[in-house]
Amino acid sequence: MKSIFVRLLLLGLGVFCALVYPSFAGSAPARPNIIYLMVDDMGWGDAGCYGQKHIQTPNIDRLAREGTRFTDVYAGASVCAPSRSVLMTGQHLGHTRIRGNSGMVGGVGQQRRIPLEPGDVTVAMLLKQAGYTTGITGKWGLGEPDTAGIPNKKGFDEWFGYLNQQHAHTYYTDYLWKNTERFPLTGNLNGQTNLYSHDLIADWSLDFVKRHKGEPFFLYLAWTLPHGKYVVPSLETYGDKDWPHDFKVHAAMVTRLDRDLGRLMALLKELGLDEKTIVFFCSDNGGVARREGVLDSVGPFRGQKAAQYEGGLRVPMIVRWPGKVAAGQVSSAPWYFADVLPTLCDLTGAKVAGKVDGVSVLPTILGRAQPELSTRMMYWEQYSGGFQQAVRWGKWKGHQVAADGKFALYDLSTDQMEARDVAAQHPDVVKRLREFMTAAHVPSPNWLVKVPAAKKAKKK
Ligand SMILES: [Ca+2]
Repeated sequence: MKSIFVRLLLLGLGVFCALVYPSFAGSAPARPNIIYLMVDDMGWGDAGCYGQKHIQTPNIDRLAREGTRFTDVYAGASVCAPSRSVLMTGQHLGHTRIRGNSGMVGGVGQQRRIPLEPGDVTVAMLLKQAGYTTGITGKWGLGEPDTAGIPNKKGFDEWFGYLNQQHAHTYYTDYLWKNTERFPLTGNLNGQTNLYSHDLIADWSLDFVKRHKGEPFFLYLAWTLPHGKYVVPSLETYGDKDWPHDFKVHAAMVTRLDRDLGRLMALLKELGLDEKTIVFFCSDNGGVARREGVLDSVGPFRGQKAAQYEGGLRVPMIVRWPGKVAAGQVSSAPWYFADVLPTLCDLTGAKVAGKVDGVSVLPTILGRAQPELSTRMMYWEQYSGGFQQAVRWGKWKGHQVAADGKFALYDLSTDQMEARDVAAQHPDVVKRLREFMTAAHVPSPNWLVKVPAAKKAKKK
């Protein structure tokens, strides 16, 4: 009698799981913990597994050996705040709220940081609704203290770090935010340098995992290294190198964040969470400097942070989940930050709400073919330096600079350096990309597209 009851109970549970979490019907664990570790301004080429020769990154490299390394993943934008807005909302830059590090309020000329609004749906809100405990630490950048855009109002149960991006440049700050309260760092008062903020942020990251080990959690680690200012407690093994000082600090920052990734992974193992946790590692935009001939931080690509070229947009991305994500694989499937919200919803059974531009890349992450990723278009725009738009469509990369109306087309399969403009040879491709760009851009009141006066004068 008892065994029939138990069988019926298990059958009922199975049906329930199949209905609620169709992606994982019949496979356990159904609801993994999610750690999304995104570092700041680290280039595609800064880790050993991406070809770096000088900077020591043993833990990132190990993550790649134990997971899948993606070569063609792109940030949401080529600079900090808009990239994070795309990540949080699943909307590309033609739709998401925050299109630049600062925008216009109340007319042209008044530049201010624009916050997320109450109606903006974030991935954290959706995962929280699905029963996840949610936490974030590091740099937010999507809402100042007195706005609706702070992490605790955008789906996060717990928050520790910098709200303001400029503030995040100060590694020996005398305060951080802990939820809605200022958290004083008295050890840094009056110019003292006792508490390096990254170390506190890394410690908080591990502490969150320990406190929530028994429940499904989503932990967004928006670590601030290796963004400038170039200040670090130790130059590690780079002090004697014949490099500019900032290069040494950059290398030491990358090695420091790598060390803390190692601590985090060891903790997951220690707590028995290794196989219950999917870990993402990436950067929020391309390398801030090329450091050519020394560190080659952007790898084989053109441009750097704040450019629409590959060097500004393409980022490292590794996904590890033992038993689910293939170990030691390298994938060139093209995807980007707009895909993260639908992917995490797919992974957890959370329901996507509102309009998103990205698609779930969970099949790709789990090693299954997803040919539609090579036929859909990924979109970016940029307002600083004149309005620019960029699209990747399969092997093609289109780049429009409105200031001169010029459209450049590159074939990334033969020209990943974006050195040879082939727009004139492929007018049909250019036409499709231009049409897509026109449709993708929905004007924002905070980021007005300005046609340069010089262009108007020439037309007369
Ligand atoms: Ca950044």
